[in-house]
Amino acid sequence: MDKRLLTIQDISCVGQCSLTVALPIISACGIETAILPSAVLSTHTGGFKNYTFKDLTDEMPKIEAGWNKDGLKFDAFYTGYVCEPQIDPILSIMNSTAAPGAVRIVDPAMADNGKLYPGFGPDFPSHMKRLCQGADYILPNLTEAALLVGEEPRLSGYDVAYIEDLLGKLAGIGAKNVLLTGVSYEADKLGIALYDGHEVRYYFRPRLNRLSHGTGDVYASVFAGALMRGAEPLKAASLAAEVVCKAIEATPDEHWYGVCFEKTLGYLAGQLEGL
Ligand code: PXL
Repeated sequence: MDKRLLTIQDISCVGQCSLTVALPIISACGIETAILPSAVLSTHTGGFKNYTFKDLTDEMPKIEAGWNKDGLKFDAFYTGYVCEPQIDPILSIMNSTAAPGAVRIVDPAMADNGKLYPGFGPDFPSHMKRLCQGADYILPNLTEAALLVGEEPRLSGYDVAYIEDLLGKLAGIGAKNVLLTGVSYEADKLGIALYDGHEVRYYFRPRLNRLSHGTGDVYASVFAGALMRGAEPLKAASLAAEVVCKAIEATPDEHWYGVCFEKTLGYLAGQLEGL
């Protein structure tokens, strides 16, 4: 049977992030994608100065009640950028609409480059932790990982022992698998570490020297779509890295607010053929 995934995050109308990235990417993976917009913003908050924000938390229990009456169930959940009052409604939706064996993928999208995104207070990581607790996969970057375990982010100058200790602490939150992004042990290589509670596996690529907005959302969306399509977790994680790099390479320098992931959808669909 084909799988149906529900993704819960904001709609940033312009900005190539959150739902405008997740819906096309997961659909391109051949997976039916239902959406629950947690808020509507005119743009994302990472550089635009005049963003509007309409909170949709009040809609969540009503939408849940409608889905429950219609008997709708989901085979997977993928959460991204959400606010503190939405954590409990989201947990409730994931509990009441889960098909047997449903997979929970949580991207604790709240911080990057050592800092929380604008609008999140210092206690937000402790709330995001609750969403991570029952997850099958969490996908923090190095900043989010440190904040989730109550540490100062370390973005460079760390070693294998630091990363593997961090992975252990993240698993200790109660997530079955931890997929840590932005890991680098050699200056010219960047990659991910995947820990399933027993073994740490890595995937590295040549580093692209460019900071791009929205790459975390592209990464998590490809991972979620490929995993639900049946890819082995490290294969889904490495394909996500390939797509992010191709998207960065397809993005002109002056295009500052996101990456041109649209140009990679054909490649992505092709990589999943046969699965
Ligand atoms: O890319 C994560 C993200 C999602 N949604 C909104 C954001 C950001 C990052 O800044 O501002 C609204």
